[in-house]
Amino acid sequence: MRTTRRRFLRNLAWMTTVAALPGEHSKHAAGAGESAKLLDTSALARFVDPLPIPALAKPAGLRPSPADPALQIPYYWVPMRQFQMGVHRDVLPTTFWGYDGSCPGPTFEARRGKPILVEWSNELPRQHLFPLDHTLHGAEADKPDVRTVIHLHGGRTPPESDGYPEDWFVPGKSATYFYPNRQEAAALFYHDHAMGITRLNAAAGLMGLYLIRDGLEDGLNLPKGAYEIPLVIFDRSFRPDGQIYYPVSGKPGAPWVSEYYGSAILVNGKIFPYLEVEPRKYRLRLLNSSNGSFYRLSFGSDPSVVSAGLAFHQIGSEQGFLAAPAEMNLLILGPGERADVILDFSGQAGKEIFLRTNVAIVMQFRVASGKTVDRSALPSTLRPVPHIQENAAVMTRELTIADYQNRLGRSNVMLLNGAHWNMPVTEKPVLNSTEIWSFINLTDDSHPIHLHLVRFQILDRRPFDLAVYQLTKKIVFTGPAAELAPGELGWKDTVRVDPMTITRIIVKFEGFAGRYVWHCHLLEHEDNEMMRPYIITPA
Ligand SMILES: [Cu+2]
Repeated sequence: MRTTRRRFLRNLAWMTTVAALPGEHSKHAAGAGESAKLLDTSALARFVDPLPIPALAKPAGLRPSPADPALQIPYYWVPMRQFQMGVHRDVLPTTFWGYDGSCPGPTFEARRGKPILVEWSNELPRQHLFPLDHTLHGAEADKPDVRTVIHLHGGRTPPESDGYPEDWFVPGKSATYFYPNRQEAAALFYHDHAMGITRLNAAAGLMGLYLIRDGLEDGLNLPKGAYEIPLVIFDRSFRPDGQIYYPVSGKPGAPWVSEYYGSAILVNGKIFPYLEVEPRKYRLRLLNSSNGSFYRLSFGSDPSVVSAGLAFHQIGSEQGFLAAPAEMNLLILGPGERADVILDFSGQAGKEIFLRTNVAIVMQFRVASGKTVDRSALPSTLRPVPHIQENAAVMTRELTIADYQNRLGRSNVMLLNGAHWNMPVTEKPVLNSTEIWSFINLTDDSHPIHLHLVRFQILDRRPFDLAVYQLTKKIVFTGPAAELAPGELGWKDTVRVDPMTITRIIVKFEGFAGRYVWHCHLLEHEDNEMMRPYIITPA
């Protein structure tokens, strides 16, 4: 009892230290006069559409493994197509782009140590759904409008299959990628990563889940099958004709905007969906696949966004299980982040439970009345997370995050460590070495920073004196490190770097030597230079 209470108070402590996050208050980034032309999604009837569950990806056959040609491994063929989807009963069908003609795309279920091949085939039209900005690096007017390349976010993938942003291909072409799946059970996220247009390809719907399973997970007796529910959350604004609205800057020839926040939050492609559940434990696999919005998620028995949330347990973060379930009532999820959650409806028979952010209702769970047999478990421990000691690091890199604005306070370009994409590579860790990366946020936004290939641990997040730093380049901390959320104590691949803080991660560069990228997962930032190549050099 005392432990639970202490944990709850700890939750409160870290909740209140986090200031407003991108996307929380300006519910859409429409230009002046444009909001009048948009669909008022807040007025839509609530909970009239059932929550769709993405189909499972099915192999098309077997092919020789690139790592061992004597071995036949599953081969998947996934076309990217334009299609129409109903986002709500009362909204006209919306044009999306999706893997296998769906958004989210089909969910992959892979086993640890069992490699697969995926042929990603671009069958999209030659004209983009949204206006391109040809002033952005990599999206110049001499490049084709429609280009795609697929990145498996969180995958320990060889460089030639990682979806390097410049490895894009056009309609009529395909790329076959090899996923070794040599990593622990986790929820990965596949999505587009084409240079200079990632934000637009993602806004069009190119995303899906990729689950890796393993023996340890099998032994945990967690809720599974119909009791394991993927929740892919993203926001969009819509025009009255049902089409996705993506804003433009109003600057002639340069339509890029610095953030995209939609007026409606969709789950698995529906606005205000409902899900019928039994009064028992469920495992929820949450992914925030929004372009720019962070969410403070909670579950409540009334639709008010301010009432206290129900207790739930987070059991995993981006790169797999936490050491033990963490009881909490609020979860912050930034773009690219995932959470593995157990929610127990057993005391809620006959009730309605709502998934909410701190500003909006997202979806409804309709809990059946009566009793049900639940033989699944919430284990007391999951998988040990051995902490990487700071003295294991051979190097600390101090890396700034900056937003260069014009006199009107509008962003011109956003840079990591003051460097543009095409400048010489400066981050060259040695394979299997450990480093500390210290992100110095000079902006007034939170940025979700993601490193390809690797998993890492967060060391701390600490406020510092920005004015002193800007004058002298000296770091003067202004307070103690903030308490990390329970879900931040496990393996991560994306970390929230808050304004005027220094956030440190510790990383072992395991997997493959080669060229990868690290970037901000606010996709508008990523497309305007907040992305850098890095090279893992052979040991
Ligand atoms: Cu950013």
